[in-house]
Amino acid sequence: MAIPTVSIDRLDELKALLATPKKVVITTHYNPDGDAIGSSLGLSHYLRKKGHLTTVIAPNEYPKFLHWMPGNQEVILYDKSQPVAEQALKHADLIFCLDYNAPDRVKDLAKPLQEAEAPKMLIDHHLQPESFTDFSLHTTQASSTAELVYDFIELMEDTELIDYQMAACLYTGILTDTGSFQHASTTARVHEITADLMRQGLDTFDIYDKIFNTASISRMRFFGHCWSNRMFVNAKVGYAIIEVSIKDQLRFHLQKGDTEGLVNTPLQIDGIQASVLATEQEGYVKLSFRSKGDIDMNTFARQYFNGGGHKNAAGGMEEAPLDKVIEKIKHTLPKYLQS
Ligand SMILES: [Mn+2]
Repeated sequence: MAIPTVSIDRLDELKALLATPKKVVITTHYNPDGDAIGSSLGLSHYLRKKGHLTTVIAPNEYPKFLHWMPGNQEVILYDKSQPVAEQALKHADLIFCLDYNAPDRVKDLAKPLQEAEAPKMLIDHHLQPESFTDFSLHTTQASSTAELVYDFIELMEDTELIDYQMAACLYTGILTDTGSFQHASTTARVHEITADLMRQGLDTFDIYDKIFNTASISRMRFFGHCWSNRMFVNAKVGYAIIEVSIKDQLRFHLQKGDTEGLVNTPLQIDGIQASVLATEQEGYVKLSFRSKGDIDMNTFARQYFNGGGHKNAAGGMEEAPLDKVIEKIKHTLPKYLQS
């Protein structure tokens, strides 16, 4: 298999630190996704196999379709178990920061995280990392943090330790962050890593089924409603906007995670290169941006909508009424796409 192209500065120092059993805390970002939880649990299983004591802390709850993952019951949610999480951080020997690269991505967890005295190690693939950790494994070329956790295990010369539990978790991170191996980040190496993980006996259809075939009837009807009544398409410029009001959310009894994936759907339309989902919240509008190829939605989100992310997938927000936000998108996005 191709060797990892990433490296860790002062890897020897990190190896020395992990040479004896340590108390390790693994943290991930707010509103965790498949990669956040998959990479965190995958790393946790690996470190436990190496004899370390691990605690995984997520800032808040994540979708039920991720709860099947091995080790899920041990994840501590900071917003529900603050004292336990704070104690773990305080007494940690090493803290991992997975799938985020700025302290504000963990919301209220940022304070105890930054107050903790233990050295910190970042593993992440988002753009423009802030330097708040002692060690770092970072590249925006990686498909997922789960891929980088595999790289980390390889850099530690431990790939032979990978077992079913680690494989299931890391596979989930790669599967979800690559949009089921569709995104441009799906390199030959991603497939090689995936093949290696599959050799641990993964039932990949079963994993796909547990994650993606979990829609409620109301979610399906809500998607239909959005495509019929809430989607604006500018075929000439090649973009689409779906707007979802609070009223819509109430009408379809939307649960957390029910809008997941909706923003990608307009890209299925022939000629549509960029897509926006605008979801009305109390006092602001939450925005998701998706694009194909070289269209850089990270820069667009940063420039106009207080956000950022990846080139082809970014987020943002605007404190304004929904109709004003839609107007602003229609005003700024065509110019941006045509420039
Ligand atoms: Mn990720």
